[in-house]
Amino acid sequence: MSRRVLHIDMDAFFASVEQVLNPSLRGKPLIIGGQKGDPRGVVSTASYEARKYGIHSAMPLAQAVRLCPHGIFMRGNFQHYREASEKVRAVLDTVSPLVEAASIDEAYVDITGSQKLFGGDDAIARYIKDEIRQRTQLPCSVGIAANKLVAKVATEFAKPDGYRRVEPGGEAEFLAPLPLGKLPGIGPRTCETLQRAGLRTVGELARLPAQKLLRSFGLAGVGLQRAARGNSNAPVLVESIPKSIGRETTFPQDLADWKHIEQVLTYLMERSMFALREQGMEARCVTLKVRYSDFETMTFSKTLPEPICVDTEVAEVLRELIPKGKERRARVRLIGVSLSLLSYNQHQLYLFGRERSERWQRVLESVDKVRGRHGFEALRSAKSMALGKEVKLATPSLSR
Ligand code: TTP
Ligand code: MG
Repeated sequence: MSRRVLHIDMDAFFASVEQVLNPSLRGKPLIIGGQKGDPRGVVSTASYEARKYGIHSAMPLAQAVRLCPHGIFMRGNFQHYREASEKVRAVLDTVSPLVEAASIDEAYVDITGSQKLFGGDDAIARYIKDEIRQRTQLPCSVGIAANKLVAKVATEFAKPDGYRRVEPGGEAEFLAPLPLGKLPGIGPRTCETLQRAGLRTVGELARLPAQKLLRSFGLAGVGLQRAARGNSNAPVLVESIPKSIGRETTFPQDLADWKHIEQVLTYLMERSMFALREQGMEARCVTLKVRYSDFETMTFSKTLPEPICVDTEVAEVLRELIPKGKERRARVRLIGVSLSLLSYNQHQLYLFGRERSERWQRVLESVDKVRGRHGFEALRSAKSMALGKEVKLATPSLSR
């Protein structure tokens, strides 16, 4: 039995969701990303009608307005997109236990074991497209091939609202006419290198004699050629989404000094948020945990309308929760913070006009980079720095 992998990608995802919610937007050039006058806005996505004007993702809004002045411009609502994404996921889960979400609107499904039950590739594709259409009214495109690499390219061919299947054994032939840049894994720089060597299409790379390949591109060339021939055995990765990410600690002695407790809490929060971002996740619920000297343990939570991944935003929530923790006038034995209702951080969240946290997100990206190089302690906020440079927790419990 040969392996079969399905790739699915929603069409003009955010725009399509808006068109379902408001049918008067259907068939119109719709641009998601910001209002017309938004000076710093960027296009998240555009309906296919708007793409005819040359509008595409990541284009400055001002330019999109120039290209299509009568277009409809909207900021969009991420919560709706997440809900739609979850409904799509639910359909995929009925086809196979092996589902890997690649982004908010894209997934791989290993359908090798589902062939018999559904009656083959075509039947599976039809079922998924129909079921998604019924449950969400959204259009999507589906590609099926022997592996993730080829399936993803097949989906591109199917867009919009289509289905493309690549026969087992037909992978190399299918990829051959493509320009090199269309092969997943070949970025602009690799593409340039290959072109400088006179290569134009994926097929030319696939056929390059081994000696010449090694001489020109070294071992990296071997991997590229494998891909160009449509060979790949990357597994469909079923992600185990953690339920929560948090940090807590028990003090050496029970404490009454909330100023100190808050400093430790800030430190634990920074560590949790670092771990959260490292996982590429964001959270919608913040929980403060307090165990008092009599071992009574209480938790105080706040659920937010939008997921967050920025320290200052969580600090804000903690400021609301801390007074509740203080109400019980007992000494504190343990303090902790955890983030839950986790989801994967969707690439350019800040495109949604969330100006408030955009600056912080950028700051934190560079902070995390420094930490990645020099360790977490390399950068901390003033509040947790009040604890001293080397924080030693009595029980550095690392919960997940
Ligand atoms: P894509 O699947 O890349 O684009 P799309 O679904 O809008 O259109 P297509 O039919 O070509 O697949 O991205 C999915 C969503 O992610 C998209 O609707 C909006 C969001 N997004 C951004 O916010 N910024 C970006 O730069 C890109 C590429 C996507
Ligand atoms: Mg898409």
